[in-house]
Amino acid sequence: MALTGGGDRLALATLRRLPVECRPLLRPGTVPAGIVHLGLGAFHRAHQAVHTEAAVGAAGGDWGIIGVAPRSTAVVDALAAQDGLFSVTSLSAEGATTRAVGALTGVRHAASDPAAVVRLVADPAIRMVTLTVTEKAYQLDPVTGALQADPDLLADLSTDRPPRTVPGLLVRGLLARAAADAGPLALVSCDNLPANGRRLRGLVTQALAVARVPDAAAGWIAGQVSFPGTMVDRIVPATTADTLDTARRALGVSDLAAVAAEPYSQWVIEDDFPGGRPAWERAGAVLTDDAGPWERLKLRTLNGVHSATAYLGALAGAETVAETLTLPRLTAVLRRLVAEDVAPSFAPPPGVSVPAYGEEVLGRFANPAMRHRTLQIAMDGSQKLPQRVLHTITDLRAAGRSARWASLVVAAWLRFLLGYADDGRPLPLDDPLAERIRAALAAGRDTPAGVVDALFALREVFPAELAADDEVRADVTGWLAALERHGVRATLAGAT
Ligand code: CS2
Repeated sequence: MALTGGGDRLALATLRRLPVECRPLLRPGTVPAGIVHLGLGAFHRAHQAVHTEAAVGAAGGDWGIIGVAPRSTAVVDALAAQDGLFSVTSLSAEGATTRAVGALTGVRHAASDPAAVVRLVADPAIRMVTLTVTEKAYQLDPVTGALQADPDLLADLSTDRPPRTVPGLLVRGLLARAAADAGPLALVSCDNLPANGRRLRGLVTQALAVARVPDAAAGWIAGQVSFPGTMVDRIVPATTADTLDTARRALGVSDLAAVAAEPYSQWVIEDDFPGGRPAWERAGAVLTDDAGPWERLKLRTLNGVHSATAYLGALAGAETVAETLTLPRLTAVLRRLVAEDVAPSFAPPPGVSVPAYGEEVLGRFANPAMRHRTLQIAMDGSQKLPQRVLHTITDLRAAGRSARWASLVVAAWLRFLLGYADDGRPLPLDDPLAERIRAALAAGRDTPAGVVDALFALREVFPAELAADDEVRADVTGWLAALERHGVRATLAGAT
């Protein structure tokens, strides 16, 4: 999709009107594309795009990003009208700083023109495909990693119709690349998944098997495509009218693709790029041979505490994370979750103290400028809880340790699934397994034990061994009973 901008919009033609400190490091269209990114959401724009622009600004390289939105046209249309430019506003108690970002050299809407995306993945100039498509788009069982191909994906893999799913786009693009012998490629998941590089490799491998591709193509892909793992971290709330207004006031022109984020950003990347990569280390990224410890640190501490805060806050009627942290005794309970359950459950990166990292996380969550909504974090719980909380429980139990505080997070999710807050207000169920969850609850929601029986039977979420663990069931049932009978505030007050 060609980039055409102007008027009082952020665009190439209006860059000179921006205050100097708000101007981008790169001018869109001046850096040849080397990366295709699937998933043009706010997180990508505030994280990988910012790191990549800074890396190219510092060390050069043909690493322009062509951003692909799988389904939504809104961001694609907004960015196309702005020559790919957008702004990121960093928000903190000290104030807001806004800067335009020029990392995008093009945008595409996959659903309108899937063949264009397939051609891009097969283009020799493209040496990397990065993804932020959220956990559910991988269509992998969160517990086993097995492909759970829906009818659309199965059709993408077994017919030659234009692909409609992310895995379908990837596989078709890889097959086209193999047929053209177009050179090595890195497929880089930047989603909050455990072992996201291995999971993406597993997705592609299983999808190729379903597609029954010729051995030569499968062999080419196995030899030419790498799947480096990553850990990504920046709190990026959904864009609101305030976000757009803040950007306009800072830039002097309107930016309909503006995003707001916390100042903190971290990116840990396994250095496995057969076709090369931007000098991300010049932009603050950590390059490593194993992102695993960093990923477990982040998923279990930051995201686990995030989910705990989201569910307890939503139940207590708190709209944002920062507001939730003002609940009496909540931070004391979250500190015990981190110190007594998360920290003993895994080996952190060398020299890292999990409780100290947890304190930093709580400080980030308390940022009063970040209106990060509890309901935004609460969505897709069936896809998030395994790596954020259940892996912690599984590892604690394997070591013969209690998982009392992690069980509270599970109980808070189950209580959230009942669909109403402490004050009776309805709560939304926005989850790929919503129908399965509703059906399970229809059969057993009269007692806390009945709810646990019903939902622990969801094998896509709860592994059989964990679901059969009597101590975990007792802890979760006890917390759930307290939350149902006494509400969040009283439960926290009595938590010992
Ligand atoms: C959040 C994450 O929405 C959510 O589930 O927990 O998006 C979180 O903000 C990021 O992982 C922070 O790096």
